Amino acid sequence: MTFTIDSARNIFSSTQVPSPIPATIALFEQLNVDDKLALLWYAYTEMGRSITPAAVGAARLQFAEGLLNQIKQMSQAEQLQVMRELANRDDTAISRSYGFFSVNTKLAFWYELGELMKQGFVAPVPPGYQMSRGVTLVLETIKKLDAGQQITVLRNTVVDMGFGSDAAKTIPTDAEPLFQRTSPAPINVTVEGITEPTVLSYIQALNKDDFDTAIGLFAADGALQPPFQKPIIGHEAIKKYMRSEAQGLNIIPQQGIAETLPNGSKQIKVTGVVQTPWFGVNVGMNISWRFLLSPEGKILFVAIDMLASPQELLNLRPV
Ligand code: 45D
Repeated sequence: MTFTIDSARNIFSSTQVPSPIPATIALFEQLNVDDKLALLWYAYTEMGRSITPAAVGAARLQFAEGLLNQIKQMSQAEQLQVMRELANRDDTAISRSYGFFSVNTKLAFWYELGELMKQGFVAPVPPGYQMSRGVTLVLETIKKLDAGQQITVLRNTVVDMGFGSDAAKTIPTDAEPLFQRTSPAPINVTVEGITEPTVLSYIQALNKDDFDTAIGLFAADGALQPPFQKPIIGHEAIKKYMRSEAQGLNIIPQQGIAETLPNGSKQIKVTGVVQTPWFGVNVGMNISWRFLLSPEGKILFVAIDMLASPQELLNLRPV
């Protein structure tokens, strides 16, 4: 029995509950551009309060500085136009530059723009703006999500803005600044039901930002599938991805189940909580990892999924 990435993607699928996040983003996508900006602004004024400002960091802003300075010089009407073009993914010079930013630089760019709005340097949502029915509806939908889902909606909408953002052509990995860990990551993790050294080492390596060790646990053609994305295949690509998007995470796994298959490979599902450096301990995301390990204990495939609800943390067996 050999595995393809396609068959691996389905392991434990009968234990999964569809996440409400894609449906929420689909509703958002139907809004017109001014409503999109207004909706995000209202959502952000709630959630943004839990951002740990230290996360942004001057180093991260250096990549966005040119663009931010350009925007500061503009009239209010021009500033609003730039934001519309970003949200519309229009093909403009600014939208293209934004499209080259890494995920965290995009978030830092908007964070800074929000600060500039508060300080009066950038046009905020127009004072007389009346929420449309569509905005009210999407806002109500977002309010029903848990905090981890809400910040994921916000993140994914920011990531999708700009022109050409879908391609994996971000700034060079080496230049990506590190998040300062404000509190040490959990070190001696135990996962109820799991003794598999590969899985425990994976979690420990991520908590230490030790991506070389983490990569060493993967088979040469092993793959990692982030939430709502296609699998990333091979050591180099996974390492680049982790360096850019997994640094500074707190991984707090809770329980798991391990099954050995007839050919000696293993499928393992672990559920738990992940904290992003953006929000620190303020927001926990309920997550599952679905690992497929070779008989030699190498990671052939791991999918990271956002759970539909905290109840799903306990969904380890088919229902
Ligand atoms: O004016 O095992 C708006 C992997 C517009 C690796 C704005 C992982 C209007 C392997 C945009 C609203 C990485 C996959 C302003 C694990 C406006 C692995 C500003 C998982 C001002 C576990 C908006 C990692 C702003 C995970 C500033 C799941 C919004 C990581 C800022 C998840 C939003 C991280 C921010 C998430 C959102 C981070 C900072 C969900 C951050 C979210």
